[in-house]
Amino acid sequence: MATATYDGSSTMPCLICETKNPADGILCDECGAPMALIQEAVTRDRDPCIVTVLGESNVGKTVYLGMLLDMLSKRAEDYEAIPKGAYSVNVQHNVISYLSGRQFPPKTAVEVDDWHWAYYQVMHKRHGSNIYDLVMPDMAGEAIATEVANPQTFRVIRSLLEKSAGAILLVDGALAATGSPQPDFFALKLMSYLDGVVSVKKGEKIKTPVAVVLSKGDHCPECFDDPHGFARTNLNRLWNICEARFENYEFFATSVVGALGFGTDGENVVQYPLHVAPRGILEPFEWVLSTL
Ligand SMILES: Nc1nc2c(ncn2[C@@H]2O[C@H](COP(=O)(O)OP(=O)(O)OP(=O)(O)O)[C@@H](O)[C@H]2O)c(=O)[nH]1
Ligand SMILES: [Mg+2]
Ligand SMILES: [Zn+2]
Repeated sequence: MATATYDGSSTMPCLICETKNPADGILCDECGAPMALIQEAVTRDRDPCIVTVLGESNVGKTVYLGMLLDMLSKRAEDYEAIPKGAYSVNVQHNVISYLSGRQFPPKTAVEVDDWHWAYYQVMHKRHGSNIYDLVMPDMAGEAIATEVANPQTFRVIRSLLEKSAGAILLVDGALAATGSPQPDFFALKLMSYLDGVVSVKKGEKIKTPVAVVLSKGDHCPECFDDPHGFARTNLNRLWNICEARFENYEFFATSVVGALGFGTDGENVVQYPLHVAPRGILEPFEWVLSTL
C-alpha cells in the first residue's frame, strides 16, 4: 500500500512509482500517473487502496469499471462512493454517455497520459464504518500485453501491481465458451507476471486477492450458473495457476448489456448495446473489499 508524504519541499513522491516530481506537475515524469492523485492523498490520513482491473484488450475493462463506479456512486446496495477530484468521474462519465447513446466506448489509448484514473472514497452503510480510498486506473489492454511480454516497457503497470491491495482480472467468458484458448493463455501469462511482481517468501502463496471475472456473460449464461466450474473446464490453465500459486482467488461472471444489435462501420461489424442490464458487477468488487 502506498503512503503519500509531503515534506514541505517543492517535490512530491509519486503515489504509484515513488519518483520525486515537482509538486505542481500534472503527470508523474516517470510513470505518467496523475499528480492529482498525490495531491488528494496528502490531504487524507488514510493510505489509498489500489485495486487494479486487468485483462486483455477488448475484454471489457473500461465498460466494467465505468459501470461499477456508476453503480457505486448511485448508492447501489447501500454503497456510497464520492469521487476525489473531478478527473475521477471521467471513466464513469465516458462509459455511461456512450452506453446511453447505444454505443460502446472506444478502446483505451495505449499512452499512459490518456488513461483515466478514478480515485473514490467508498464506504458501505450497512457494514460498519470502514472507508476505503480506492484508486482504480483504466489501463489499456495493449499496454498490459506489452508489459507482460517485455517487462519494464510500461513501468507504471509493474509499480501499480506491486502496490495493489487487490486485482480484478477480466477474462472473456464469451470467447472462452467458443473454445478459443486465447483468454486462457493471456490470463495465464498475466497471473504468472503477477506471481513474479508480488514478492512472497519462498514456498508461500501470493496473498493479494484476485477476483477472476468472466466478462460478456450475456453470451454464455452458463458462466453465471457456475463460474468456478466454467473456469475449471474452459480456462483450465488459469484455474491451475490460481490453485497452485494464489491463496485468495474467486471466480465471478458479469455482463453489462442485455441485448446487442449489429451494424457495420463500412468495413467491420460493430456491436451496439441496445439494452443495458448490468449483472454481477458489484459482487467481485465486494469480494475484494471483504478480503482487505
Ligand atoms: N456482449 C457483451 N459485450 C461486451 C460487454 N462489455 C463489453 N463488451 C464488448 O467488448 C468491447 C470492448 O470493451 P472495452 O470495455 O472497451 O474493453 P477494454 O478491456 O477496455 O479494451 P482496451 O481498452 O482495448 O483494453 C466493447 O466494445 C463491446 O463490444 C458485455 O457486457 N457484453
Ligand atoms: Mg479500455
Ligand atoms: Zn510515477
